[in-house]
Amino acid sequence: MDRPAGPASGDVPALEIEEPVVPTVDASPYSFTFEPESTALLVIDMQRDFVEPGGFGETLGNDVGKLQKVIPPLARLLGAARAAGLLVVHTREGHLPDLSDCPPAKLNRGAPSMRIGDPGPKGRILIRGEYGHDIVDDLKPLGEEPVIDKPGKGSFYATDLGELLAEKGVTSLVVTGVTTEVCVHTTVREANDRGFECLVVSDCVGSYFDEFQEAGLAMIAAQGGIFGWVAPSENLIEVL
Ligand code: TIU
Repeated sequence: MDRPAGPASGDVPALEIEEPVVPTVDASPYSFTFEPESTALLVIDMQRDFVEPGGFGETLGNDVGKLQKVIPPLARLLGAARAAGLLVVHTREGHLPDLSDCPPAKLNRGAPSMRIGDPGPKGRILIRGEYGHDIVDDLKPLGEEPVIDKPGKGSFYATDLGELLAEKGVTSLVVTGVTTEVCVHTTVREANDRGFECLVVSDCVGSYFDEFQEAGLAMIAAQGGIFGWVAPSENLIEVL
C-alpha cells in the first residue's frame, strides 16, 4: 500500500521558532535593549520658564537660546515614540501659588533678578497654573499622557511618578528634557537607584552650559554605564 502523502512519523521537519525581536539601540557604553511595552519616554521640564526669555532660566542669568535647540529633535522623537506606542510621561518643575512647597533653601538661594513666585512677563515665576510654567507648544502633552508636577529637581521626589510607572509595568526609561546636569541628572540618578534602566538621549537633553552638557552625558555612561546609557535620537528612532 502506498504511504499517505505528508511527512512520515519520525520525519517531521523541525519547527522554526521565531525569536522575538528586542529593539537594540547603538549606545554608549554598550547597546541598550528595551521592550516597548515596559519602556516610557520621560520628557523633563520642557517648560516656557526654562526655554523661553522672561522665565525662571533667564532670571538665573542663563542664555535660554541654548535649550531651544533641543525642541526639534525632541519633537521628532516624541512623534516616533507615540507612533510606537510607548508610554509618554511629561514633568514640570514648579510650586503652589502660596509657595508652601518651596523650601527657603530653594527660594532664597543665589541672586536671581526675580525670585520664584515673583511676577514676570510669562506670569509668576515657576508657579503652577501660570503660562510660563507650562510646556512649550511644540511638545504639548496629548490628553491621555500623564503630566507630573514636581517641586524639586528630581522627578520622583514628592511625586507619584514611581507608583505610576509601577502600575504601568515600566522598567526602562528613555530620558529627555532640561537641564542635563540638573533635573535630568537628578532624575536619572533617582531612577537608577530605583532599578530603572535609563537611556539618556544626547540631542534631546540640553544645558545652559556647553561644558556641563558634555560632562553630564559623559558621567552617565562612564564606569561601564554607572547611571545608564547615552545615545543620539537617530539611533533610537531607527529601532522604534
Ligand atoms: N537651573 C537649571 O539648570 N535647572 C533647573 O533649575 N531645573 C531643571 O533642570 N529643570
